[in-house]
Amino acid sequence: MRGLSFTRLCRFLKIPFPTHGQCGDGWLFRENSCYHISHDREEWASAEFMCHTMGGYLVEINNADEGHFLEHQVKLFNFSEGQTWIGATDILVEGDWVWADSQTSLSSRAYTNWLAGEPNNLGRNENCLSLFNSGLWNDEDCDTHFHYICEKQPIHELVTL
Ligand SMILES: [Ca+2]
Ligand SMILES: [Ca+2]
Ligand SMILES: [Ca+2]
Repeated sequence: MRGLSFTRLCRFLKIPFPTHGQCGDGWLFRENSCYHISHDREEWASAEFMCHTMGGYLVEINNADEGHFLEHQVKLFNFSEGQTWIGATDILVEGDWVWADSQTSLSSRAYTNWLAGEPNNLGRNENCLSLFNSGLWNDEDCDTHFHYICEKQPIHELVTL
């Protein structure tokens, strides 16, 4: 089987395969997603915009595994603001939390990891989702400047012969 690399096998089978550097510089690869922890601090809406300019979106935590991974990341970075923006909001309907990019509702069946007592909509003005450095969730004033986490899908090279 000399020379039958994974890449060549994919090519033979005409299936997509991950390229080298499938996330690009500055992105972490995990499972089927890439993650970028921002260097800058932005308001929530600007953070979402910045993620879009990088070909992604503000991270959506779809399950406990992804939640644990991101919890580990925010603990590592331990930002001085104490919180990091992620991609859900209840800005349209108070208390109705939605992942902004996929428009998926954080209904009772969805994975959540709120700190006890959150979301509390403090001052009736907390409509954006943040991670505390502990990894637990909080609703926060969307105009606050925090670091943020973008997510995007890895680049797969579609091989056609
Ligand atoms: Ca995700
Ligand atoms: Ca709210
Ligand atoms: Ca809160």
